[in-house]
Amino acid sequence: MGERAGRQAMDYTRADFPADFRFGVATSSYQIEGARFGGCGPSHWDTFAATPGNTARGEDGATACDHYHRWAEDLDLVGRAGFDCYRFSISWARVLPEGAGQANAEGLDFYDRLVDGMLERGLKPFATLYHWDLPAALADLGGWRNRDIAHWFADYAELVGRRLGDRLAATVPVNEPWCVAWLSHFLGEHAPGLRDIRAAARAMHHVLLAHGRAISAMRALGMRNLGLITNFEYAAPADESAEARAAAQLYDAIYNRWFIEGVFKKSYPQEVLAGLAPHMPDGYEDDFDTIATPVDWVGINYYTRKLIAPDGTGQFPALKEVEGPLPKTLMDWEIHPEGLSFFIRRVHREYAKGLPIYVTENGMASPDRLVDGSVADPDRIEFLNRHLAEARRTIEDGLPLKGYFIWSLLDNYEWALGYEKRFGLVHVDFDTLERTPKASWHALQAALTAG
Ligand code: IFM
Repeated sequence: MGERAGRQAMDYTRADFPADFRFGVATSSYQIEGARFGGCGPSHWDTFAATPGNTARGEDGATACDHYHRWAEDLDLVGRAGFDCYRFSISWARVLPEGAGQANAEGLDFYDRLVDGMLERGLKPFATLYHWDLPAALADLGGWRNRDIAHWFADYAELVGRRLGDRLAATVPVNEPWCVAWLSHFLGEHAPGLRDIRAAARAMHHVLLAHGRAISAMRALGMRNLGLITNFEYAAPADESAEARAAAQLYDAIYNRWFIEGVFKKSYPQEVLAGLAPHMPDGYEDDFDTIATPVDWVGINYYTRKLIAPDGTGQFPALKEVEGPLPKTLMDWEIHPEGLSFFIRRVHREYAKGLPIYVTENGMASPDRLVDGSVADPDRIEFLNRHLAEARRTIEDGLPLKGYFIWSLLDNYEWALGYEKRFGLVHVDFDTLERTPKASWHALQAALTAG
């Protein structure tokens, strides 16, 4: 694997964490599998990417990392690094090419092999049912804007649960509801690329309704360890003004509080309803009992902080992001590890008291290059060290943090930004699809297999 360069070591080994603490890596179906293989149906990401101007260089997930064929090699990389768990997602469009109705046997067989492959390598499968690859046939019917999506999704959850549920260590319905709803229907940056407040309000609610229905459907099958994963960004006012403070509070409410409050408090933040209420589906309050169907654990995806200021438009939400002073990753995201412990504490204290918490995504993109057979990524090693230090602090304070997953195993399709933002512990050459573990993979292997 060539010489290792740059700073190599993790600051911690497995022994610095409790014996039951789990380390893992995460991926998602559309970002790595290759949507053109194995009878996968079209998803709204295929059509979004096929529309000029939506993704960098028009790139899509048709081939991605060809994990569909190379999954065994990829699971070997997870196992050999010493991880305990592998977080992956199941493609709705691969399992049900039309979104409902006839299942694709080849697709279900693929996930069957994948899950068995994890178990053979001693890896606990952490499954996500929806990491954004909505079947195009359901997008035609309005996708997340259509209340029926809660039924479609619960039926899909039941199908997956019947086939794989006996072997999954943990299952979560939806990855990052903020991205599914706000980023995709209000900001228009992800499929379906809408910028429409009514669409956004509906998606903000239906994604939680679908979550609740899916939890019930899987619970009815006897599945255990069912969770909620939301993403969080530390929101700070861009200056000392009352206006900036209010803007940051609203950003926090939309991004960080809406979803978890719906699930744990059966309500939505008032400051968000001040803008969204006229666009919400009728009688949405009646759905809170379903939305709040109990979960067994909470996952936190955390990457960055944002500085927020008023945008001067006066039109809800009337806020904007302002460039911050901290060092940034290739995503232009500020590196702010303290935000991780902030959210672990907040989730525990205000919402999920008593439940296990996992960091289900954390990591960084960097401009990694393969040089003489190796990839030096010292910034990633430092990033991981600093975030693990924050995670450890919360454990020392007695919080029930039970695991930490790195995004991502492989360099992959970073959605609208294409293949250039490399998040992997393993470098992928997108011409040859050859995998090369980076220095961070080696450092983690040393830390996780030590002693
Ligand atoms: O690549 C994404 C992933 O799909 C969801 N969480 C954030 C990652 C980095 O942007």
